[in-house]
Amino acid sequence: MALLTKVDLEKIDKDLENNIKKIEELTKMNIISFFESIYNTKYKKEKIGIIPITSGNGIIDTFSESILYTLQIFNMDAFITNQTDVSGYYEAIKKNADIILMADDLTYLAFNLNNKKISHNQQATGRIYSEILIHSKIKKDHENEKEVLIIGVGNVGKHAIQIFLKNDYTIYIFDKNENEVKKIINQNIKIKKYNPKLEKKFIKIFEATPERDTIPEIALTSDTIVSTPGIPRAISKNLENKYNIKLIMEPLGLGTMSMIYSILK
Ligand code: NAI
Ligand code: 2YC
Ligand code: MG
Repeated sequence: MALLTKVDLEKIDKDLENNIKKIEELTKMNIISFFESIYNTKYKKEKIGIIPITSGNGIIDTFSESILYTLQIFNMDAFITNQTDVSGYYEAIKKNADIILMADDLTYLAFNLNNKKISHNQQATGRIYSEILIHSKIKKDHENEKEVLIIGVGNVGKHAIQIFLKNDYTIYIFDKNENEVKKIINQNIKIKKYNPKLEKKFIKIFEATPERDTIPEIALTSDTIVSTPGIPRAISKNLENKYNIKLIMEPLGLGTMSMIYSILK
């Protein structure tokens, strides 16, 4: 399980600002309307309790604060409990939280106490980073609009596959785990194994791996949109500039917002 570090989170304010701007440019939608349209939900004034959890690897410095910061820039009513773990849960309920947000090393969840809806960060992250590619307006002359290259088909990537299938995309997958690739391409004829030797270019690339520089240069064309929750970065600054890549990459906030919007009424 790849855990976030304080370093990953130290520029979350600039990361969120830059990525929100890019998403609004790509989708031609206001970011809040974009989240509302994906889930067909609206934030009313649900109170959100963030509970620090000390299990396993323990508290990640600035993790809860980064979540609070994210929710506040989306004008949501949120607080971090003073207590951790069970005591923090008790505190959140006594403070009339409608939604609970908490994470141990394996699961980062959002739970809506009123409608009993629950979301998982890996699913919500796969969803939002795919939807950004699906709703990106690209110049007409790109024939392969409904094609995507997905690099990393693990916990997050597998959810992305489902979203692209639902949107009738042709999906090329690459993962260093050959067995996983074999299993997945047998699932659906719309899923093909990516072969770099064919030198195929992609205008839309999704990446979710815990390794850096996983996107092959040969797959890039000018203005390729790379949507990647993966940490560390999947494409070097050099390649990003060389191909004028539209890069959507942020450590925690977009996935968190996706979790929240997925459990509202
Ligand atoms: P995972 O371990 O379930 O899946 C990663 C996949 O990438 C595996 O199938 C692995 O075989 C593959 N892989 C690893 N190195 C590769 C390489 N060099 N080339 C091709 N494939 C390679 O991990 P998970 O849970 O799907 O998370 C993926 C990444 O996304 C992690 O770095 C995690 O920290 C990050 N993440 C980021 C979030 C955000 O909001 N930005 C939210 C959740 C996860
Ligand atoms: O500070 C705390 O409450 C810690 N228990 C939080 C642990 C989060 C561990 N999970 C992760 O770092 C990754 C993130 C990308 C979000 C999901 N998993
Ligand atoms: Mg994120």
